[in-house]
Amino acid sequence: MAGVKGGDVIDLRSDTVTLPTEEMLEAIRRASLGDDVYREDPTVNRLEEMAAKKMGKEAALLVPSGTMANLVSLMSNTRRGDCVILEAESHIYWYEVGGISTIAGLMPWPIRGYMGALDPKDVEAAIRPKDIHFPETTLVCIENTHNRAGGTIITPRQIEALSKVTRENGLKLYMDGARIFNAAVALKVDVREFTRHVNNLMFSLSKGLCCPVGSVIVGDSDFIERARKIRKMLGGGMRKAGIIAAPGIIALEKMIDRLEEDHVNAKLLANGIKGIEGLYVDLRRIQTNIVLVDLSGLGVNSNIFIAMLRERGLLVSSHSKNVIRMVTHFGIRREHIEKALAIIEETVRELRKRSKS
Ligand code: TLP
Repeated sequence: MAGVKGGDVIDLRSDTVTLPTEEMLEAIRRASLGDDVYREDPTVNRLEEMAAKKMGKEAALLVPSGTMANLVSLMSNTRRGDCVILEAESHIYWYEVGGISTIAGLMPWPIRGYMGALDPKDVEAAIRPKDIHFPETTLVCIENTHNRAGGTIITPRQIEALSKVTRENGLKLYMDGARIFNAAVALKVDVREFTRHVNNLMFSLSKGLCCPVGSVIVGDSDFIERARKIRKMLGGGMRKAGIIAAPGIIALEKMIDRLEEDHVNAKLLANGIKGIEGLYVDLRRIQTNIVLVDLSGLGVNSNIFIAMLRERGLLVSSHSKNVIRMVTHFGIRREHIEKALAIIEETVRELRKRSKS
């Protein structure tokens, strides 16, 4: 069962632990292949065409990971030495080993958002004026859904307001849309409502959509041409990549609508946790498949709590010193949520007993 090993461990660390469906494995076996560096892999070509169409953009490029998608996109949108405005808790800033500086040669300019969303006024104020002393600001990055904010959605209207600022100031707007389909499914709108206000974006195949590997960059043809070359430079020319693209096609055809189930399960989990004394969940943030739980009221840090849950067969991840993260995904069903809640309750009870003795 995807994500639930041995039938009794419940893995809520991330939606990256999803495993490919039988249909995906079959598609991999049957995929027509060719050398994609020569652009001769028909399966890759088909996935890229499908992705571009779905996102309402001219072209697309398959890359091995979300991290490489972000790096390639940063480099394709800018020149070395440029300044990039991004959200202070964004994945690019937190979790990508500083590639934005060490490899892309860019200067990140982090600003704080509210529930993951940048305020257009703050963005405007952060743009470096043309001055001999300053690097040139050329790009604004947003993240949708926003991972560290708890899977929150940056709405089409919020993106539109940001795009007004970027357009008026001659900047580009890029979206790390690793989980953009979660946002579209949650708001019940076509994904193009989100993509039409950004110049380019990436989305992940290997998270809620269950593919073994891969992310796709989407944008106009010139941008994708540039991205293709940079991908090659970074070692991401994957040759017979139809093996990766084949499950991606199934993902786009069949795995998007079911994300709703993950959202229902996340709400179930969050509501259950809300009733446990010592734990705090901000229900406004439970918009998609991520649940952040603040443990401050328990008097233990996340690492200790995570280890205790693990002993009882529940895997979760650390967000920060006092906050843990749980992510619902394919393979996690209602009964796993109920069992996870029972484990969390039991662990909290055990901690209370210990603190009394
Ligand atoms: N996020 C992972 C970890 O790296 C934290 C996770 O478990 O959530 N953008 C966003 C918004 C992401 O959440 C991630 C992965 C990436 C990019 C990078 O994707 P990969 O893991 O494919 O490099």
